[in-house]
Amino acid sequence: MDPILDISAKSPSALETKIGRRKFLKIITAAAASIGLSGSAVVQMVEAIDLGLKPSVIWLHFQECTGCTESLLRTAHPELASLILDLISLDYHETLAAAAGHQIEKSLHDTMAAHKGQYVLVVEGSIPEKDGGIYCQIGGRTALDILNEVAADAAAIIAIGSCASFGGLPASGPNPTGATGAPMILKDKTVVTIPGCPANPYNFLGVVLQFVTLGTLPALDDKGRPLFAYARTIHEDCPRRPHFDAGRFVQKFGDEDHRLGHCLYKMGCKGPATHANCSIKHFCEVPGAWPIGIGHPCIGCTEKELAFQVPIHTTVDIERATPPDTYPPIHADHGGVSPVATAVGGAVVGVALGAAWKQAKKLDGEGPDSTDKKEE
Ligand code: FSX
Ligand code: SF4
Ligand code: F3S
Repeated sequence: MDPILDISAKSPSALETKIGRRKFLKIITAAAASIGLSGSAVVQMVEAIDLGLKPSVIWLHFQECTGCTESLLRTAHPELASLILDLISLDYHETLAAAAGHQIEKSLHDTMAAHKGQYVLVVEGSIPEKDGGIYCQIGGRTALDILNEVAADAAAIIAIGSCASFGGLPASGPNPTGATGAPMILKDKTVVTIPGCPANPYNFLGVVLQFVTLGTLPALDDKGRPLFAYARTIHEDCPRRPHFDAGRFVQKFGDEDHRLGHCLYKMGCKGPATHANCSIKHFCEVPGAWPIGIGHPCIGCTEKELAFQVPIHTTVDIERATPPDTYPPIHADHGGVSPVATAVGGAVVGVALGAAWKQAKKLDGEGPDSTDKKEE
């Protein structure tokens, strides 16, 4: 019997009561595996959730499209959003709040006072710096002022999405408002960045779960991105990678190679220079629902130097060019790549991170590419 299923619940959370223990544990296990935590961490996580240890969260919106909030709340399986709302006490969120005007301003200040030094600050959207920050104001105050004030007493700061991480779309040339990301403003603080336009909800969940359970933040790269999600390039785990290595490239949208699902490098795919896990953890929990999965080149949305800065058709240099040696060779006379080769190529067996994801996939019922079957 799976030891994870032996955990004895003290008082099931609202979500667990709603969806049942087995499904609840699957979600937690997938999130734990995604951040490289073991089965014992899953036990700790479930216990923390059962105990109702919910950190207060203040979620600020600045220059953005609210796509990150939307992708979090509108997952195909609403349990993910429910789990996040089970894990945290979302005390201030402009999109979700029923209150408005002075009432919501009061709730922001009440939350800050009641949880001084203990709340988690989530920033969504970029912050304009030009002309004193006048291009984004809420309640008569600039985003710059609000961010500095709320960040001063936060226990942890998470920048969700590319806009909050490094400026994103509002910072694309000529960047008329001087938009930038939270880490560039809060230079003396640790800001966990979860870039992506939108950010992958599972990566956010992983960070929140670790903070709630262990009181720590994950290991980060030099841009503040959690290594559990951003250590590898899209190209390393892309299900189209066997086609890249075999020299099968789409030359034009809609051509035969495009219809056969071949590599999008010549269409400007930024996957070889983009660090993210969306080639493994797709969006909306729908297998195949990610840019390359639906036939569009990666635009490098998690990279400051690429996203909304380099034209979509421009090709990039290949980082870590050596192909993985774990999938079967592609034979030209097959006329296409076998599902087995594609699946194995997409998962790069033997790499610790990939192995963790595979474990999560098994429990999830998802496979590494769109040919795999999804959970009921
Ligand atoms: Fe930006 Fe997100 Fe793109 Fe939109 O936080 S990352 S424009 S999906 O909503 O801010
Ligand atoms: Fe996948 Fe893009 Fe790499 Fe081709 S270039 S294998 S489509 S990431
Ligand atoms: Fe973004 Fe590229 Fe993934 S565009 S969503 S990093 S495939």
